[in-house]
Amino acid sequence: MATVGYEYSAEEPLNREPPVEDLVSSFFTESDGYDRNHGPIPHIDASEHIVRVDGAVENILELSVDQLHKDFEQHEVTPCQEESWYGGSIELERAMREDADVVLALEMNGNSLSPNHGYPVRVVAPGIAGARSVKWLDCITVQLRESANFYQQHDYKVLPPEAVDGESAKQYWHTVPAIQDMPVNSVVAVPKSGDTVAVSPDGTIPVKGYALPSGENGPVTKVEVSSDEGKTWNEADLISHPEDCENTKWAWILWRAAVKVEPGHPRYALDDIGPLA
Ligand SMILES: Nc1nc2c(c(=O)[nH]1)N[C@H]1C(S)=C(S)[C@@H](COP(=O)(O)O)O[C@H]1N2
Ligand SMILES: [Mo]
Repeated sequence: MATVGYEYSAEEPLNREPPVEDLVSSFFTESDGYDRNHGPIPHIDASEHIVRVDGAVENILELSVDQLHKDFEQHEVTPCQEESWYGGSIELERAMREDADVVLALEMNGNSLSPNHGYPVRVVAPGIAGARSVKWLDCITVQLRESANFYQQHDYKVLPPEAVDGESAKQYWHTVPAIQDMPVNSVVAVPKSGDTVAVSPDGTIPVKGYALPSGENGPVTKVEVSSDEGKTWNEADLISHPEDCENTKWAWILWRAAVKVEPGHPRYALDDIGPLA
């Protein structure tokens, strides 16, 4: 399959995101400019592809993509190349729990997954760091310890401050847990850092952004914005989810607020640092 403009190599995997003000322009991210990869994008023939479930199970299961489509109820969830494979672990209890909404996804926004997002089948583990939502899934292993994969063991962990480079990090990787649930987060998207903005007659400027719930604790029910380093807070309006979006527990929420700022105020209280995972 030829797809113009994609980078397939292991040395320069496709990693990109839309400008943050475009990102908050709609609840569903239509743009296909959002990618996070650690290696090349494989092009898989769905008719030949098998997902194998093995490990500490009574019966090994082999599921074709066709079976995943037809034999299972379909659900919707609103969502250093040192290794030759990519893997990640989540807790079995989370993977099995009906209300945790962990799915093997075949589609995104109503269409087949595109190759860069994991065609023909990927995991989506909502609330959990994106790194565990393995794309191009071919095997699920039930095991007593976490995946030995590089990205489970030597990436996506919070190291102590003494770890300042690859060498000093070595002694710490095995001492800290792998990131699973993500913390609550919010990003100011508009205005961007350094923008010049017109102040309304009431002395406010329009501010827009998004917020994400922590782990399983969604949905976000309130967002407050401060323009004076946290001394006072303005409650933002939450922009309601589209009507066809029922389960918003895991979803981001877009918000907007009118915030009073002094001319030439050097910076905003919420820095525009996005989620890391
Ligand atoms: N096989 C494979 N799965 C993967 C990755 C990868 O490099 N290879 N990257 C992970 C990371 S770090 C993230 S954040 C998500 C990104 O998924 P997206 O490109 O669909 O946004 O996929 C995850 N699944
Ligand atoms: Mo990631």
